Amino acid sequence: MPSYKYTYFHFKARPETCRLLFLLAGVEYENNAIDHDKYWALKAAGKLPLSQLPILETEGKVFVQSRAIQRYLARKFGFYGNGIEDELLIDEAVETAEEILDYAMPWVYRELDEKKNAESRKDYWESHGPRLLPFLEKRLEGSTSGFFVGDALTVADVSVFNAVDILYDCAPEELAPYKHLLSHRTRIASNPKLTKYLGERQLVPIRQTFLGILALKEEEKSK
Ligand SMILES: N[C@@H](CCC(=O)N[C@@H](CS)C(=O)NCC(=O)O)C(=O)O
Repeated sequence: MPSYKYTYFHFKARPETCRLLFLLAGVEYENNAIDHDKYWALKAAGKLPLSQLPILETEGKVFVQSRAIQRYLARKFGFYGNGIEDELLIDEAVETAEEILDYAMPWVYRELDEKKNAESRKDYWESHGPRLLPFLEKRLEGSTSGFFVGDALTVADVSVFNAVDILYDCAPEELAPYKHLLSHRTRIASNPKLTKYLGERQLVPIRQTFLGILALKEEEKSK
């Protein structure tokens, strides 16, 4: 088995799915969960091909783009279903989970102005949330296995779990109508391969890291 080093910030966002895939596959990896100062040092040293995180280092190469890495690990570890029809269904769920996060990111961590943040959050729960979440809720309602595709866990389950888990941290009341998504979250979180990590995971608030990066960017501009 090749060695893997996965570098991302020490908070959970989209790239958290890859950390969970390593654990679910039982594949050892170095979880290089770093703060904004370490990120800045890697960037300054020219170690980040796109100047951003995450990166995956394996067999002497560096790979970028969270979704590309996620698909690679899912395929490599057998979490991509059986055949292209499964892959299509998996991609539908994964892309919906990604969209859920894309629209949530402004109020979850990017928008610092309180009024604008509240507006973005309100807009989310009036338009994007009610459009995207019922699609996944219905998928689970129609599943006899409790998984998104087929009879086994795939990257669709992990990706949706991650998106719902992030929303749950910030908006548990808004998620209350989505009973199947909530019980799916509980079910995935109780997977014996994840419980230790999830119980011990100490991820700093995203906002704190984001503000740290902004401060470093300002400092660089004023030099
Ligand atoms: N499309 C890229 C986006 C990566 C990205 O936006 N990374 C952010 C953190 S989530 C980052 O490194 N931000 C630091 C910066 O841009 O200064 C991916 O999905 O990997």
